[in-house]
Amino acid sequence: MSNPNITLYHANWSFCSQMVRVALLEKGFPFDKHHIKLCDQYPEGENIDKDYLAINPLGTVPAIKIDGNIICGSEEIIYQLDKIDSNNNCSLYPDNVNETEIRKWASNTTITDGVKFASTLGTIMPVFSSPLLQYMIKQLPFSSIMKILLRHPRRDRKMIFIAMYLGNPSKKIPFMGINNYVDEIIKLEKLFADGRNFFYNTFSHIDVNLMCVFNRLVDLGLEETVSYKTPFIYKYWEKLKSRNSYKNGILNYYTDKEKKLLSEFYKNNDSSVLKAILEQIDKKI
Ligand SMILES: N[C@@H](CCC(=O)N[C@@H](CS)C(=O)NCC(=O)O)C(=O)O
Repeated sequence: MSNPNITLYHANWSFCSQMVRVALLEKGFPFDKHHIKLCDQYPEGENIDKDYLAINPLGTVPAIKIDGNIICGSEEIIYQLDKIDSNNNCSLYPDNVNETEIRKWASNTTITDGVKFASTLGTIMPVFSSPLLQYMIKQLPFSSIMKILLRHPRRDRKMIFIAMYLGNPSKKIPFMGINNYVDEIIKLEKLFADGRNFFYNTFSHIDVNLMCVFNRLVDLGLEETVSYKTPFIYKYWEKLKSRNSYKNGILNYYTDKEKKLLSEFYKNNDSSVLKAILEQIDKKI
């Protein structure tokens, strides 16, 4: 069986890019990659350059080219990749589960366009990440902010990035996600209480997404929220961390830039969101 010809457009620290890299590794597909310097992290802002907008007019990563066809958005990319047979016979859509159900969970665990922020586990992650995002945006030169203002095709992103550059909206934003986050975590803890290994009986698209969700919690100093208070999730997360795709698709992409950023950010990181989440878990569990 010959492998498809794949080029991935991604960013090292992008949550949705991590998902696609993990899925590609699990499927065993070799791929070429093109790193895009995102406008919220790098002065170059390559995702809003003409060349990249010709690939994804929304200006977001990931996008992928499979045998000449471009697909954008993590959920659709992984869904389409899974339709291609792989030499290792890995299927991220288990046969015994209804496809619509898997797609619903996949959509709820990534950043789905058009879904209200903080309403699903996937859209809660950017809300929790907003202090870090704001920290990065404040370091951009004024010329990069002007480029975002003039060229970003998504009005919602443009407005929030500019608000972050000028003010401090991220002081309150993470608190908007706490209620729904705790409900989602408790839902997962109940599900995993039956001792299952993965979300379904075999490793699937949902496990790919949850691996990235939990990894983001680590970056944000929130890993304690999936630890001793939720022992079934804790065990599941340990299992996800032991996969090669976690190391090769996520951890290996942390460059000095990301490491420096995270360590600097932590020096001033206040833990009030963590405290509020842990208190809510105690109340609701
Ligand atoms: N629905 C898309 C969301 C993609 C997305 O929001 N990507 C972020 C990185 S995780 C991005 O490109 N941000 C840069 C920007 O909005 O300017 C997906 O699932 O891939």
